[in-house]
Amino acid sequence: MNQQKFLTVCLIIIFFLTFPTAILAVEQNETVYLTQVHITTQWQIQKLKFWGITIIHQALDFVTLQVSEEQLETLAQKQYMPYHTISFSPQRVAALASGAIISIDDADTDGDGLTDEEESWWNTNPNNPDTDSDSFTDGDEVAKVRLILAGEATTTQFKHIFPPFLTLPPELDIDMDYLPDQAERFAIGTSANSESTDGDKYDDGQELFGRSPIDYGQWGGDMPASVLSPGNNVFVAAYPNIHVEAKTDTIRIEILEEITTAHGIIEEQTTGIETTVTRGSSTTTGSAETHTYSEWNEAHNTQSEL
Ligand SMILES: [Ca+2]
Ligand SMILES: [Ca+2]
Ligand SMILES: [Ca+2]
Ligand SMILES: [Ca+2]
Repeated sequence: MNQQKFLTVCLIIIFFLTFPTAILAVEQNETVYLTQVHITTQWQIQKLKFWGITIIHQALDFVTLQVSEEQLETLAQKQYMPYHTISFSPQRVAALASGAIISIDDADTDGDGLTDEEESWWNTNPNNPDTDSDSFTDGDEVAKVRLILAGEATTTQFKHIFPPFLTLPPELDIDMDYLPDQAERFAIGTSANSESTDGDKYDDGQELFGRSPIDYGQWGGDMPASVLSPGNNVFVAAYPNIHVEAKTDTIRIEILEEITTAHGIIEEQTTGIETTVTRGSSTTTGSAETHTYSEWNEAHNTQSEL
């Protein structure tokens, strides 16, 4: 029995030991999730309690939790990166209450470190430990995703093995960012309704997997190497997302100095010879401002992709 499977077994045993009191706190019609999160500080424990999450078991560096669907999403969004997650439907809870017992096969059939529940989120095969046959198990690949999210590895190191799934049907990826929406909600913590959680022009799949299929979404292809860390993180925009809002009742125009110049008209002629054809796009991300009338300085920032 490998370590991950052992932990999953422990999780289920712990659940049974605490079952009577744990379930009392759950609405009868609500799906119950058991999950684990790594803990490095006591402050994180306090936050879990603040969110009303039931702590079933506390080990040295992780805790086992009973959460609702909403709480599971909160854990993912707050980058607690929940793992070894198992759901218990109201029917299953009722079966457990009657004394039925589940086996380890119910949690991780192929023993790859991802529970069957998690495999349904990632669109991997719960009966095949290596869905895409690249010699990295589904659990290994998702573990590497977690390393990237934790800032302990870079996408560049693992982009050659991603993604863990073979295909991603459109109905499993509503926002078309090449990340399965359920994995976004319950494991990654990115938005399942926005292809770019950080608001930049690169979709979540590009930033996490290092690439997404061309024409898959609005954008696509390899994540440009010119975007340096942390801008290539799904939660950090590759450039400032500038938003300017003018409120009409707060605008004041005031003449500070009146200038008279003898050269009121500027004439300019530009000529050029085109020798190559360049196709691409250019996005101005800064602002143009003229500060001094004597030198006509202009400050601007331009980001180009050719
Ligand atoms: Ca599995
Ligand atoms: Ca694989
Ligand atoms: Ca998605
Ligand atoms: Ca993005």
